Amino acid sequence: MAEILTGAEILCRTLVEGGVEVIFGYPGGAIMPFYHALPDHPRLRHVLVRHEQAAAHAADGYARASGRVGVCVATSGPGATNLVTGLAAAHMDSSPVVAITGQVSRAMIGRDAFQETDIIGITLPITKQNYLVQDVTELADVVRDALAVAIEGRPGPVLIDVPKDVQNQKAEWKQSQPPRIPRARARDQSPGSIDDGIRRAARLIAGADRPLLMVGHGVILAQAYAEVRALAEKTGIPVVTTLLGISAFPEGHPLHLGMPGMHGEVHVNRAIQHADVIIGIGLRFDDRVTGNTASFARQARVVHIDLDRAEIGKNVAVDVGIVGDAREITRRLLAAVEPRRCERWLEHIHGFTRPPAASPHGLSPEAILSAICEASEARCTIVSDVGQHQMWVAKLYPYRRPNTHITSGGLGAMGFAVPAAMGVHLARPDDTVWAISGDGGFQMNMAEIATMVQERLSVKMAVFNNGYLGMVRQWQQFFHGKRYSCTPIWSPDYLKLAEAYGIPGYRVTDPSELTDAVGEANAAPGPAVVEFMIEEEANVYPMIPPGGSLSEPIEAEPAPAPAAG
Ligand SMILES: Cc1ncc(C[n+]2csc(CCOP(=O)(O)OP(=O)(O)O)c2C)c(N)n1
Repeated sequence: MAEILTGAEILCRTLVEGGVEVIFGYPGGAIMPFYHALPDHPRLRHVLVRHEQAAAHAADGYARASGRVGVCVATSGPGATNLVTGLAAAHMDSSPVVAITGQVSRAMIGRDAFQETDIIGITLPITKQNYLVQDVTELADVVRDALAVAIEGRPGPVLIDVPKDVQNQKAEWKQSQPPRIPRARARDQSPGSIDDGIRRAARLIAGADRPLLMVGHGVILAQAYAEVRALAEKTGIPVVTTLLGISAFPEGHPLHLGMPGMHGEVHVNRAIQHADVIIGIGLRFDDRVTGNTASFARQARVVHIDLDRAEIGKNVAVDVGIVGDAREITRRLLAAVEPRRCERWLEHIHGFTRPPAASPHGLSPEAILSAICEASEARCTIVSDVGQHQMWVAKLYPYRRPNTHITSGGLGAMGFAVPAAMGVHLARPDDTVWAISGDGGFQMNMAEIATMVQERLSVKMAVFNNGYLGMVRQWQQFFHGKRYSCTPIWSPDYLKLAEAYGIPGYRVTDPSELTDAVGEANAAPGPAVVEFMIEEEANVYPMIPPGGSLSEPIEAEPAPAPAAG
């Protein structure tokens, strides 16, 4: 017998049918029918956030850590607009998120109704696709389609806007059918031209004196770790990992050089500038990586492997472009290359290495991150916020397991770490999850501690407290004559804050306190906050000035040589 369901029930059912287990959301008028139906679907765990921005970041964190679609829900108007930053972050970093928003009833659309916002128009440029559902009979297929679109090909966010009356409309429930909504097909490269690209890339690698592998987020999304490592090891080619490529290649591997770009180490950027062949896998060559593109890698022939054809040649000129899945193409390239070594080139690169810079006084980022690593190494995922600490976390933590570094790279959205870490925790309940923020970014979304307490989410929160919006202060120091306009930032007493939420809190002012504080925070059964009092005016070195060449870094004073015996 035909089963008649409301649109809200259909929404819940299609999410369950699509394998969704967790939803991050916040109720309100236009999404109330959905929230009415939700308790009848106990397989959907709903996490009530304190701000819809957090719902989108948490869904993003869940998606990045699980490789599955992350789902967030909000009401119309302010609920929907609060999702926007999170969707933009997911869009910039190719993260599969599905957002469901309530909308005012169809008869009210376009009449400036209470809490009406054109969220379809607003999110058009920051979603892979979005849908306004006009009829309940389309709803199930739209949800199925959205879940598929978000994750297939290059992942990204998708938004479904559902008017309140459509949520209340009734329709016959129909089991999953193949998606019937026509979609433009990806413009694939022809098999012949992929074969040709692989042959040409293999020839370039064979003839190169100074080849370099540049590895990005696409390697993590395609889980191409083993293939990329095998390619590097068969050819001896040194590897650099972009901010979002960190943890795609093991730190400490003799071929791993580090992170390139604005805050990349001098020897990494010099390697790029001296390379004669660059093989880029799953990266965008974005401006934080290339600096001024006119002076980027001018000696290099560039091979670019990416799933998204639009990326090939977008930012840098490419000699060989191969459109395809990073794992598949790297596997084929691995079969096509001859074994070789690059020892002289590696030695040459290590000759660019600078003596260690003077460490900041007192509690250094190195010491904090090594304490976190030692206390949590077995299974730990690090989620960072945006600013100076983000660069320290990228450069100083030794990532040995794949996909254990999660950050908002493309959008650089402060406030990301704390809510994204909630999603990471739900995707990886057996990992220790550290959200590492500055005192600025932490204050943007620290209200989510309440979510963690209510939902029993064991996230460990580190606050690097330097009393400044540190990265902006650093730019003011370098480029604005030290005019620290509006960057000193006051913080509340984080120990009292932790106490107010009923969770453990620690303040570390001296390196001797590190092991105990981090160990106790890790051992606490739920969330915990650790505030690290770091040097106020420490800087991240080296730094390529914005728009500058990778060849011209601002460098730190080297550490003073030890006094002679
Ligand atoms: C939402 C948002 N607003 C503003 C910025 C610009 N911004 C980039 S880094 C930064 C300072 C971050 O300060 P803090 O969180 O204290 O971290 P720190 O740099 O001190 O480690 C600012 C304001 C941003 N990236 N995101």
